[in-house]
Amino acid sequence: MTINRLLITGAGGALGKVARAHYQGKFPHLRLSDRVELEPAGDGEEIVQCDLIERERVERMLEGVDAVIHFGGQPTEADWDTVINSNLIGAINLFEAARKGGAERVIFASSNHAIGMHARANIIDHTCEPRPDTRYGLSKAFGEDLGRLYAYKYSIRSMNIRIGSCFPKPFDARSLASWLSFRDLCQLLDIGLAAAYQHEIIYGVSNNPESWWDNSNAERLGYKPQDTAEDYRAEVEHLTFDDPVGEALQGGMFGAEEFSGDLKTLV
Ligand code: 15L
Repeated sequence: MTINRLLITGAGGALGKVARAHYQGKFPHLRLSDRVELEPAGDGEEIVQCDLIERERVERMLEGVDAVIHFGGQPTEADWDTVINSNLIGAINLFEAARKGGAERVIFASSNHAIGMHARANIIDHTCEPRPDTRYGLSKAFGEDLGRLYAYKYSIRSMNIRIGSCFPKPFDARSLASWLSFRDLCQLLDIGLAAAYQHEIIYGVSNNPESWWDNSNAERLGYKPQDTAEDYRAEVEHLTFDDPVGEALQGGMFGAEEFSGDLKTLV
């Protein structure tokens, strides 16, 4: 299926803006949504201001959409009500509207916090058990499973990118392992929009030798990361957390906040 109209949700967020710039002019129609006001539409762009909790508006927004990049929702840890509304109900509304609207594929911006309670000592791949480190991380694991329902029951191709730390450059010692450059993010999104698959989990991480994530599933689909956190090692390697739990966990301080468990159970 060729893509006539691509929808990017959360288009006003940091990564939504990267995707908007990357896909400008690449498809006949680029629909951009957020609950906050967006920069005015350029050539070929359509702006829809919409909160994902509003089911009927989300359904209208998905009309005529072939593919979705779903960045919308709560991007960090929050209280249960916020996570439930933005990331559970919001994601359900999105997938259900995609089904009713006939979308062919949904790329879901999952997060490393879906697996953040895995110890850094362990290398994991796309088949590992989810181990959310937060309510936020749990909502991302839920989104991945939601994708399974829609992939295998309703034939929507569902690509789940467990994004590490996607910023202009690494900013602390942890991100020497977890960093994803904007350029490599765009390559992963391109793969999500073009490859043949039903439901996949891949890691959103650059070519970082320190990474805890075996990303062979992304490589199998054609991913060749162009950037590496190693280029920034000298700038950031001394910036560790003053917290043994945060230092032991892949999710860092996300898992360390509110932690009352036993580190020994995590290895
Ligand atoms: C995420 O999921 C967050 O959205 C982002 O702000 C970072 O904190 C990132 O994870 C990370 O783990 O560095």
